[in-house]
Amino acid sequence: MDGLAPADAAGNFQRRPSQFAGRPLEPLLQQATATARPPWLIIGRTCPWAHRTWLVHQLRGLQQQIELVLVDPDPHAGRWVFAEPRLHCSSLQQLYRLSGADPQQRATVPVLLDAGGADAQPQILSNESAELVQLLNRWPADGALALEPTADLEAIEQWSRRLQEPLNDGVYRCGFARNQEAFERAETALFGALEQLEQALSAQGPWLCGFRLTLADVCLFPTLIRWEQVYAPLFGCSREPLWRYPALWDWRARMLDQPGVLDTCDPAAWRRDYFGALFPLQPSGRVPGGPADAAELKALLQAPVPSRMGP
Ligand SMILES: N[C@@H](CCC(=O)N[C@@H](CS)C(=O)NCC(=O)O)C(=O)O
Repeated sequence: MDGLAPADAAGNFQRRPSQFAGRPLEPLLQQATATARPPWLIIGRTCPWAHRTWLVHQLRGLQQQIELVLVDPDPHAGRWVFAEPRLHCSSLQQLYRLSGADPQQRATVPVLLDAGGADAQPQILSNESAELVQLLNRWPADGALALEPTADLEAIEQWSRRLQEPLNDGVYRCGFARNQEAFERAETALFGALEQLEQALSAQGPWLCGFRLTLADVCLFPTLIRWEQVYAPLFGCSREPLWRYPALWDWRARMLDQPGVLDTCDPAAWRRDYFGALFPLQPSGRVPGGPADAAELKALLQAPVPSRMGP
């Protein structure tokens, strides 16, 4: 469990800091946009941190500028692997090593990589999703959506502070809590954050910062869209079903209608990868049923909710 989910002395899950993070955004953007060939955005379908970067890539139509590269989990080896070798690497770990990463560090997604020229060594530009969503949002692209408008900067920053630890990381804090007290701390904070979201969305909406879709919405979506498939059944985030939060329920249905968003959702892969690969939580590796694809997921989540049905 320590390798997968480190904890502090009180049993709270503690996420490791990203290894390639913290460089000022503008020089990083300049370097990333000046590479010999389009950089690679390496993601896994299952990972919510990768999902937020994929959403920005989709919503802003960056397919020509940045190559999206998918990796899949290898549950036996506990690492990400490529369908076809890339730069002679079959696993992400090998590509990290080739790029000069510290061999002690874990090879995580998402990662933005300068694949290098003919003989040049590949270089990891960033592997921190909070930074990558900002970088991708600033990537020059004619007519593309701006997900961090100046007028909403402060509100986006506030949402990020209010949601990152209790909610986006919070589902993991529930799932990987080492004892009941740690679980209850995480679960209380998690449902407190849902309550705050519900109040804010019912007071203003339709988006978290008001009239515009922003990075705040993008960063929330990967957590909420996995709720019924993974976080409620596997991580124990089941105190209240999400339909008890009607504004949040509608917000999620609205997100699913944004162009390109459905393409980033693969409920069968989420269930298979979480249930099948998180061995300490599910030693049998059994995978429950559910919507087979994004269209079925959307139909399920856009159906009328019981709380609003008549007697
Ligand atoms: N701080 C990173 C966290 C990324 C992360 O934890 N990714 C997980 C998948 S959800 C991963 O790749 N884990 C592989 C490993 O730990 O070996 C971010 O937000 O970008």
